Amino acid sequence: MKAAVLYEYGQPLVVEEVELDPPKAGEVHVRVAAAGVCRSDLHVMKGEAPQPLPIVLGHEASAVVLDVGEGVTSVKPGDRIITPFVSSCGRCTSCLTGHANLCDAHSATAGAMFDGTTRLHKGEQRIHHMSKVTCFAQEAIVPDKSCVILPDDVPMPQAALIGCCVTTGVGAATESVQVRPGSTVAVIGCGGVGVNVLQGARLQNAGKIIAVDINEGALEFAMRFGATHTVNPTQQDPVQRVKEITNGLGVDYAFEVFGSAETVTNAFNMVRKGGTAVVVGLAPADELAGVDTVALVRQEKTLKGSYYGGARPAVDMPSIIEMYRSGKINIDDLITRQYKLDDINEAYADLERGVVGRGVITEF
Ligand code: CND
Ligand code: ZN
Repeated sequence: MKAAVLYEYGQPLVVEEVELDPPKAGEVHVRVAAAGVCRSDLHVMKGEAPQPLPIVLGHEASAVVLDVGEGVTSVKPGDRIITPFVSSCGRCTSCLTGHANLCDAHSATAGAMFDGTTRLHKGEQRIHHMSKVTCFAQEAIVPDKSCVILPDDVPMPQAALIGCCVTTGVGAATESVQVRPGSTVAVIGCGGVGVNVLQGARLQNAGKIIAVDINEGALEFAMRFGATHTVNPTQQDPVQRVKEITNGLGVDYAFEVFGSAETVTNAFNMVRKGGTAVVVGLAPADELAGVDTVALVRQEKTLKGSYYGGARPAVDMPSIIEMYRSGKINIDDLITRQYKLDDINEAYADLERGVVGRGVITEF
């Protein structure tokens, strides 16, 4: 089958034939239907988020079940599913304490399946799995426990986005912190994930929702997803401007959704006394952000991380699906471009150039 393989950091993905072994016990063989173009994969391509190489990337996916390994009863051939980018084992401390998004067994087996081995290879060469999803390929092997079955009326590209950016973004504002009605919110970085934080803040009935982005097009786009104000840091100091918009106080919640030390520091600096800065973006692995430790104490600020929107996919994805079906979450307008797997490097060039909205691979 065809897959896009990353052999070396900083090099384009190679779209080529690779071999996929059959599913083992507790695994499912799927045909990928749609795969979202998320910045997290770009971080891996650039070497900012190291993974074992070579690897097939892609972690935002919807798929159709082809066949199942031994003992799998949760899904059957023909089922349409979302394949979450954190598979929860259901048995570790994180899973048992309600943090399926932090599953210990999942993170301990990065680049592989739960048993530590891979199903992908090219001849003798072993190829690793991104997030146990590997959706930049025609087919994939995924753990059965994490599959979320889709209702018939949810289109596959929209379902794929629920696999990462929608759940990550909405969940940051509704689960990781529960934004209070009427409170003030800033979102730094309004790409695929950031606009979903805006939607999450709107769902929570936030008051002022301030979109912060260096791209004017992204700011315009943000207004359609709940932003009430926009700030462009290339034109004005974002911390000062956010304070002006909030009567000199700063926001109750600032979400960092780009991934850099500078934007994390800005998020911290723009929250008011008692406020919370939530970091969603993944900065390069060796980058440290500066935090004013006196303000942390004297202003009782909170600095919090948010991974996968704090989601328990089995519980939270069905509720996100319902909010999509009832029109409370807009995913249709988020999809601005569709690509063939063969054009995946172009899809990532568009992401880097700042083309607004989410790209999705829909032809394999
Ligand atoms: P995408 O590239 O779509 O959006 C990033 C946005 O940030 C763009 O609109 C940029 O213009 C904007 N931007 C760039 N520099 C600045 C700046 N200095 N100030 C303000 N805005 C800026 O990326 P994405 O939405 O796919 O991903 C965003 C981040 O979220 C990225 O780091 C990704 O790896 C991370 C992420 C985290 C999680 C999680 O679970 N926490 C899940 N998926 C992705
Ligand atoms: Zn993602």
